[in-house]
Amino acid sequence: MKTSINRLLAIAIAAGAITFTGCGKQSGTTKADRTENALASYVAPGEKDEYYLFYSGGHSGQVFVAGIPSMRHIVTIPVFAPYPATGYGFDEESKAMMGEYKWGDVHHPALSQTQSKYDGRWLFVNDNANNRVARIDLRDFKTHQILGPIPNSSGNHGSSFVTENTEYLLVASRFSVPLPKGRVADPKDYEKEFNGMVSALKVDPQTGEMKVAFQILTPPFDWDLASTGKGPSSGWAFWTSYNTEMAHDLLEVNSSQKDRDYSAIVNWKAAAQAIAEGKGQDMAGVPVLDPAKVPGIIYFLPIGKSPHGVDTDPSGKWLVYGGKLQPSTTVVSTEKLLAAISNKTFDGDFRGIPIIKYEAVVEGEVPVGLGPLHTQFDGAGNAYTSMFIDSNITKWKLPPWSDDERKDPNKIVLDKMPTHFSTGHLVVAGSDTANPYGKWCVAMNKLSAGRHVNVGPTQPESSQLIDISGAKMKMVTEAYTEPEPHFAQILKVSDVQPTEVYPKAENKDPSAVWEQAQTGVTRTGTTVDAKVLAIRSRYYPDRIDAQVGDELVVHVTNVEQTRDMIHGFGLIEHDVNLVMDPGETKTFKIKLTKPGVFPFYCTNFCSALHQEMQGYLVVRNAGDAPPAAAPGGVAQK
Ligand code: RUQ
Ligand code: CUA
Repeated sequence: MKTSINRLLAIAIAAGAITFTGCGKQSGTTKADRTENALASYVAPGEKDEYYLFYSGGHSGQVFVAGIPSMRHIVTIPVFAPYPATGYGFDEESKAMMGEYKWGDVHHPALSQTQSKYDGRWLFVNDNANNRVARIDLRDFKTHQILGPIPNSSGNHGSSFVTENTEYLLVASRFSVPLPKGRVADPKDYEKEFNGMVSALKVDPQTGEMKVAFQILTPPFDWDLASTGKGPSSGWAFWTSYNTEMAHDLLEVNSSQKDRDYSAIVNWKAAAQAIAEGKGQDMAGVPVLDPAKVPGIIYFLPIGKSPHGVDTDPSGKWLVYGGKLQPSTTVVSTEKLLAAISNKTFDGDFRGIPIIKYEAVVEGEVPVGLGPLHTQFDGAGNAYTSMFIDSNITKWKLPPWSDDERKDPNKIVLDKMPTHFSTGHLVVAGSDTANPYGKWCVAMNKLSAGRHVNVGPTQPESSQLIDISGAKMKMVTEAYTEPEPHFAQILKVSDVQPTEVYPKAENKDPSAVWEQAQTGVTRTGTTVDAKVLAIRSRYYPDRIDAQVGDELVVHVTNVEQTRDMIHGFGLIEHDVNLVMDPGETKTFKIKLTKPGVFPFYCTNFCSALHQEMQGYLVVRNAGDAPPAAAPGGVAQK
């Protein structure tokens, strides 16, 4: 019986979207509403947006930056995938960062915080596919580090979540595997042989450099989403899971059997302390804590049903779980939770991990509708939950609740705003900080069906901007992005001051050149090293001579110190594409395999004579006499 109900729910989830696809228009708006909404999102020519919206780019591997309220896409920050527009993935440095992978699956961007407020320093993003985390520096909106694959962790979905002062990024594995990675076991022996892992990545407070600090071994549940504590829940982190059934096949059915799955309640400060006391055991180079042997670092709390999102409210007092297979969110009091832990109000344990008594800590279940996934907060006591099946955002009231509201929890629900369609994540500006900006909510919908001009079968994703400043939510505008924004972060534009030019004094590249006399081509054995200078509208030198079999190393410095004076270096038929921002030096290395004369040229329109910014790579056959001098360039040494 239970299975058939689960089947029905699963089908309802799959079909939920389809029910709505027939409706292409937004109903119920008058002309006056439309005018008002148009003005609310209108950013006139010459004016600027008030907020950045950092979208995760999903399996595009990128991060998209849009403006709020215009919702216009402004720039793409390449992270896990090559991006020819900025030359990312072609120069040696970014190639080395990307390692052996050409894609990633970015789900959850997290802005760095100091005292539970955005500090405008870094944006961290996860790669669900290859178990990595990347750091984007908000000083230049570029990726500066990719850490991973993280050892002993597989399917980095519950990631990345920053602690109150960005001491750690906390991440967890979604797909349990036999550990250490590389060990082979039969999935039929899943319960015995497979394990999950919660990992803590230490963040250097000065440089933002991440490194794997320690891990906590867990049973093979599928860890889903997390949230870190603050205020009364300071030092703690909370994960949701599905598949506490520990199924290894047909998860759609087999992992939806139980009415409640476990949330992991992790005391990351106690875990860090245990590591400092030497209680970790080495696994693949990482100290790992076994919670059966080190008590006090992790607890389980049953939560209905296959919970997806968990979100801590700005005060740190409330946890909201979205039980995707039940029509309500579950609100947990962190004060009661910590009391239950210190009083040992447990219902037994699972593999040595105490199970906290549900009734002792749950404040209530709020009837928000069907398919609740994620909840955000405006800092004014309101919560906003995305409803995947019902396709709407439900606004409701956080505790404390009156007796009347407790008796009839429907009274806690304040408003519903239809979305189009099947909302996954939503983001309220600053929701995960102690002081949200409020005002705007963006619903990130999984389906855009029929609401944009027909672009063939490959569809964009849709996002909707909702004004949450009043008692009733107002749909303001909608926008589209490439697949696929999962989550996003919103940052006030005035909270960061990115540089638009790299100052010459900061360029520490030993191969940088700033004047013609420093440029040139030198040969050492079979390596040809060219130091090239780019300036409006030419290269020095504009001829490079080499021969088949050589390794060619080219460093190009853009000596401009003016905004948007960007130069490129595209080399014909060699898959070389550098783009240098003002003051930047980039390097590529290739093995020369074919003779010929290969033009290179500037790819980024830079001046009236941009088209003339070009040169030649002359590759003679091995053994042919080198030319005495390279006209227009520098003599070969
Ligand atoms: S998940 S639609 Cu990858 Cu964040 Cu919830
Ligand atoms: Cu330099 Cu175009």
